[in-house]
Amino acid sequence: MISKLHYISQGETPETHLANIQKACSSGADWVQLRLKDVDQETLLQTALKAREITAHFQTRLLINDHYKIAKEVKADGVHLGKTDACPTEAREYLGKWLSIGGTANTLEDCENLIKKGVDYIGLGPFKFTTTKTNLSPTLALEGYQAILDELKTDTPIIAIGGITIPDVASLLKTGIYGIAVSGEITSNFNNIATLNNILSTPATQEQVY
Ligand code: TZP
Ligand code: MG
Repeated sequence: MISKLHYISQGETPETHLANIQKACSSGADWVQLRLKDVDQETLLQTALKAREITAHFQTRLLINDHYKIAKEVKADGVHLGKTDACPTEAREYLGKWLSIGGTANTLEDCENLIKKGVDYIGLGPFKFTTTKTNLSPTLALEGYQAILDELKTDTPIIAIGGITIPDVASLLKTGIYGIAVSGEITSNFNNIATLNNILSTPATQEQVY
C-alpha cells in the first residue's frame, strides 16, 4: 500500500539527513525517502544502511532516491527514480515485485510512459516553485494537476510534489491526487506530519482551512 504522505529527506550532511529521518519517524511518518545527492557511493550506502536501521525501528517504510541497487542492498522498501535515472523496467527486473518503484513525471505524457513501465506510484510535479530541488521543471499549479488527472484514467497513485505547504493540501486533493511528497514543510517543523496525516486521512475535513 502506497502511503499518502512521503517525507523527502533533506540536510546539509548525511548525518543531518539521518537526524531528520529519525525526527520524521518519531513524528509519525509512514514513508521516508532518503534523497541524498552529491556523495560517493560508499557514503550513500553507509547512510542508507543507517536510515534502514532507524526506519525499521519505527516500522517506517524507506525508499532510496535514484539508486535501485542500493535500495536492494540495504533492504529498503523501494526506490524513487527520476527522469534521468534508470528505467523503471530495468529496476523492476532487478528488484522484483516486492519493492515499490516510483517515478517522476512532469507531464501527462510522462505519467502515461511510467504507467506503461509498471511503476507503483508517480511523483507528479512540481506543484509550486521550491528551492529544495535544482533544475526544477515548470510548475503545474492546481490547474496543471486538474488537467492531467482529468485525462489520466489510472489506478496508479499520483503523488503531488514540489513546494507543498499545509494550506495547499485540501485543494490539491480535490484534483484527484492520491497523496503528497513533502520536504521543506516537514523539515521546518516535524509536528506538521501529524497535521498532514490528519488532512490526508480525513476526507470529511477536506473543506476545513488549516
Ligand atoms: N522533486 C520535485 S520538487 C522536489 C522534488 C524532489 C522537492 C520537494 O521538496 P519541497 O521542499 O517539499 O518543495
Ligand atoms: Mg533522481
